[in-house]
Amino acid sequence: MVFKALVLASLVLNAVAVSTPRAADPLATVALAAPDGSIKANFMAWGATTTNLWVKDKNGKFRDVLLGWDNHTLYQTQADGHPYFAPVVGRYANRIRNGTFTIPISKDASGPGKKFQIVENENNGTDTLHGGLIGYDARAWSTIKQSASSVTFQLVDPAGFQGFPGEVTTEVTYTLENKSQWKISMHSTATELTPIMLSGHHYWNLEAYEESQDLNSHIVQAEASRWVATNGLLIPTGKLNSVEGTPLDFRKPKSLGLSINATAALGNCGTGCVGFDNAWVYDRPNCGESVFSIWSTNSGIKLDVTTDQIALQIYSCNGIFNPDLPIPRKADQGGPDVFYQDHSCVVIEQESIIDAINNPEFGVNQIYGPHRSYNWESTYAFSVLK
Ligand SMILES: *[C@@H]1O[C@H](CO)[C@@H](O)[C@H](O)[C@H]1NC(C)=O
Ligand SMILES: *[C@@H]1O[C@H](CO)[C@@H](O)[C@H](O)[C@H]1NC(C)=O
Ligand SMILES: *[C@@H]1O[C@H](CO)[C@@H](O)[C@H](O)[C@H]1NC(C)=O
Ligand SMILES: *[C@@H]1O[C@H](CO)[C@@H](O)[C@H](O)[C@H]1NC(C)=O
Ligand SMILES: CC(=O)N[C@H]1CO[C@H](CO)[C@@H](O)[C@@H]1O
Repeated sequence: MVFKALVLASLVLNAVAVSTPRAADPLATVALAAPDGSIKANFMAWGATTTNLWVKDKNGKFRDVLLGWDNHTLYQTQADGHPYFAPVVGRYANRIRNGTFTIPISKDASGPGKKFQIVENENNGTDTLHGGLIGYDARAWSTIKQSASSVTFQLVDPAGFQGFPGEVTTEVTYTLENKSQWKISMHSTATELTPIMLSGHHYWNLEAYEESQDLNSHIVQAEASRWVATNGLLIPTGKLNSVEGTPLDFRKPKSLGLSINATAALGNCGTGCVGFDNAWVYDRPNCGESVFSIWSTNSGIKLDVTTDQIALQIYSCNGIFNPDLPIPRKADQGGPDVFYQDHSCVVIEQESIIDAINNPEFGVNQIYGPHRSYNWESTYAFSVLK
């Protein structure tokens, strides 16, 4: 009986495959809304990307609070630069020192384990950023499930591609729920031992550039008293430093924009950089409550994040403006005749501790495989300031 049912199912699948031979366009818009209409968003299979996210401001008017391109082709061609506008980044988010690691892991890949070399796509080919030259952001995912408020994209990442061991299959589900909640869940399985670290790389401006062009009225609160120390190229050294007495202390709410200039003396975002491009370690990991909040006192839009991830990355768009290749803003954000400027937006990533595969002292196991699958869950809850 089981055999018969399988044969029948495969006949039906073949019939479907034959009658619809065209591959779905990965750049096509998938438009979703929560059942109560409180939040709306557009997605596409390319990079499992979120291209727009509309939430209501203090006057009940929808604003698109995510940066991106109106022309979806630009996500694929990267002709306007490669900022990683709201995709899933992987197989290993952020930087890998020298693009190398060993399994089992060792300090700076110096140990006796099997050594892997990943394609180095940053700093003149001296480290790996977001999974190599062709990361998860630059692949055509498949849409495997869709409803009016939810979509699931799937990616099969072949063994050896970009240098990573084992085939990794990832499913990412985006769901819009009542009361302006956005749930994101990621799940991966691997056929061999491999590092996995995924994240959502969303650029936010909670004013949609209406009241101001800076982050001075964006207030941040993060339950994190340690940050990951890095060298001038933003590669972790293995130390976790205290935020006490530094511009990185957001334990009490403070303005993000008005904190930027004070970073110049600390040098926390790399050689010659002013701003934030740092990872923090949460004080209460996976506690089931909001551990990160950001809001605009102008639009009144507030975002609270609940996550099972143990760390957070904040990038204050320190280098988004390239005079040779300025990125036009979306029409929803005043474009296309004006451009995205430095320190006018913020990337917020829920993640694990960056480059823990080269820093055993962090004590984080980021090696997954046939007996250990990978999970990432976060809820982004929006509300309006009272
Ligand atoms: C969400 O809101 C819709 C429309 O208001 C309502 O019909 C539905 O029951 C709500 N769903 C949940 C889970 O509360
Ligand atoms: C989108 O960008 C592509 C690549 O630059 C270009 O060929 C195309 O004409 C653009 N489409 C629109 C509608 O502007
Ligand atoms: C990359 O190479 C260029 C040209 O040699 C040099 O100017 C630049 O400083 C190098 N960048 C890094 C991060 O090493
Ligand atoms: C930060 O420094 C820049 C460059 O010197 C200056 O234009 C800006 O006004 C300063 N911002 C604040 C909030 O002081
Ligand atoms: C072996 C090797 O290439 N080591 C390099 C790793 O990267 C650092 C900078 O992050 C270089 O200083 C090393 O030479």
